[in-house]
Amino acid sequence: MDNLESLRDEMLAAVNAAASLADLDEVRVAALGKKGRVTGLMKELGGLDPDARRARGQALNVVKDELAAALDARRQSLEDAALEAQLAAESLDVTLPARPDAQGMIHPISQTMDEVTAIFAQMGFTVAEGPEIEDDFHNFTALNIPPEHPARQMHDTFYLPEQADGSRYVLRTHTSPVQIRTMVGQKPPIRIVAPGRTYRCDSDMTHTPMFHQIEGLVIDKTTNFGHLKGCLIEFIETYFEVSNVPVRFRPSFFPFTEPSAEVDIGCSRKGGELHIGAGADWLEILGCGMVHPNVLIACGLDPAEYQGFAFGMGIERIAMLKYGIPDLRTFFDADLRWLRHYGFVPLDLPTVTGGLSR
Ligand code: 2NL
Repeated sequence: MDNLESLRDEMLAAVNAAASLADLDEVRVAALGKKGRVTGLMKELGGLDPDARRARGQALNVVKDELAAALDARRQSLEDAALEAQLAAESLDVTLPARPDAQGMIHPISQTMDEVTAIFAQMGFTVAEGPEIEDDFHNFTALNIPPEHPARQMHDTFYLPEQADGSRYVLRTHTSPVQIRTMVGQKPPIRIVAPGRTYRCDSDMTHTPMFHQIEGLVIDKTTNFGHLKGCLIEFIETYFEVSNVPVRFRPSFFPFTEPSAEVDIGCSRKGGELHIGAGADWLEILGCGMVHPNVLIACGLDPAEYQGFAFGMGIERIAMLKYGIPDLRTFFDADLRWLRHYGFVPLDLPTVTGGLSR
């Protein structure tokens, strides 16, 4: 066989045997590169006489073109195979089910705040928020809390360092300053709830230095104690998911309301188990009253024109009652086993119509 023909066959076989783009490039360099075998034969043309050079040159060019075409075809098929492999490796099956179990749980405090706000939102309240670091006016003075009141003592309130003018900011001891800011800043009618963190310098079996509250405020021209009772009874029945719970408004005292009441609900305790609903016992769940005229005046409202009611409750307490959590301090232990037991499934949001606590 002619040496050119055998070179051609050898090179074509090498092209088709190349298993990767790198192998293929080696074959190309060995045949058509500067020091390649076909190139080498081209260089020898100079030593031939004109007729032989033309014939040999044409034959070499045919082989060269044939090899170039084969290299091109092989490169294309190797590239296609590489793309196919990549697509197969990166494929995504969108029909697979979602991950079988959620990674996180909603803390019972968050769940309870969501449930309570959902109930009041349904009744037409909007949610208001404010700073956790407050000044004396919004946390105490505007709420008709006198300077000698025990709440103002160092051992009840967390005070921040003294300012240049001698005043001291505090960590809010209730969410009431949010309502003060709302009354100062907007004209009635007002219908808001203020959920959030609050702080008191107290730590034992039944108190933690940080805890949560939700307070409500309604101000209009004729808002009265009947509205307060109707609103809170509606709340209690929805939150505890029982109808006709006995509810008792027991006279009480708060500096910021007059008259004031504490609200108890009926319950029974059988064999150490608590049941909300008709029974021999009462459970205190919240405090409320008609906004004190001094509070309205401090906020720039005329008590001869406006009146209203307010209420407040501890989130931890009503969460413990509804979900049977016996120890307050476990709320803040950050114990994952506790959270898996008492936590709620994410994305299953509480709604009054859809169910609060599925
Ligand atoms: C409780 C009782 C209460 C209020 C909070 C309030 C707020 C303003 C004006 C008047 Cl701006 N009152 N809030 C009223 C009565 C009771 O909370 O036991 N909380 C845990």
